[in-house]
Amino acid sequence: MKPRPIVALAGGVGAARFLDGLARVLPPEQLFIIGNTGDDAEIHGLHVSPDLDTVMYTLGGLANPDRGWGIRGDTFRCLEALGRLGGETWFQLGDRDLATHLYRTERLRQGGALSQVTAEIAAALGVRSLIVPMSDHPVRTWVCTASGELEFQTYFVKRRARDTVAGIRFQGADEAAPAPGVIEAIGQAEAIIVCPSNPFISIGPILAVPGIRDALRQKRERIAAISPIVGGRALKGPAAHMMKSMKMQSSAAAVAQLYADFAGVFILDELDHKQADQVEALDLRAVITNTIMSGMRERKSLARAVVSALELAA
Ligand code: FO1
Repeated sequence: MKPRPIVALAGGVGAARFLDGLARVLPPEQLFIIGNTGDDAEIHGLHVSPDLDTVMYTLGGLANPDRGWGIRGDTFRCLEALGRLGGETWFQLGDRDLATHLYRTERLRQGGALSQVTAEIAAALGVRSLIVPMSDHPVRTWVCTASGELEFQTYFVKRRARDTVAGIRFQGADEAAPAPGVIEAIGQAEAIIVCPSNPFISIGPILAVPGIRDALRQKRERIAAISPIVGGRALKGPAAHMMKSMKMQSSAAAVAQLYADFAGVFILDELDHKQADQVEALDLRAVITNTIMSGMRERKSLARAVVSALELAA
């Protein structure tokens, strides 16, 4: 009998690193990864899906180990040539990475759904887990700042996430539907893991797709969320800065509060052990472990801690 899926909600680099450990602790074929597409962008006319690619490249063993995104050893000749022509070069697209965006854009133009095209790319890269975009419909994250509303990659890459964030909007979310198989996988899941990703810009768009949050609420006792905040700081990216800008406390317990309606277990770092009581007051079971993934050993040991918190057979 086919094992029930282990579903993961994933953003970019933090999620990819955790999933890399998880896919070495559990059979990778059992993982059903729901990826954020809110930060997808059209760059030089190409459809770029940074979070889907980051997860695919990492699980395919191709990721740039330092940046976490892009391809290891990639070159930037095309971008350099584009710069000579006066084109925009703030978004670093590597030469080999470009092949992914060319392929995706062409297949979408031919009428392929993003979920289908993502499955094709993942298979070609030798990824054994299922990576599924949250929706086949376009959902785009906009960040509301004092300089106006900014498209996500403009806020994040071009302006280096320095603007004070007043709010976030997921354009198209209300009209979007979960990608094929997403609601079924959540319903059938043996367990569900919210990866250590930014709760606003990585997990937020997934939860904004109608039907996903409600489906998760039905599985509360089987859902574990991993804090992306350690000692008041984000493991990666602007989560802590965003929380402060939005007048929230930047703490693991504040993230737990954002997830308390659908998650039953919250994994927080040893550094934050004093917040366990605050987390448990939200009716979440707090599990304390090292969540900082400095290398493969830590990726796997975090994965093992989550597997054991959810009482899964590894
Ligand atoms: N992040 C950057 O900080 N600078 C870049 O130039 C950049 C290019 C890029 C190209 C392809 C890709 O898949 C991801 C890329 N990222 C870049 C990462 C990306 O912007 C973010 O990590 C995610 O959108 C947030 O999870």
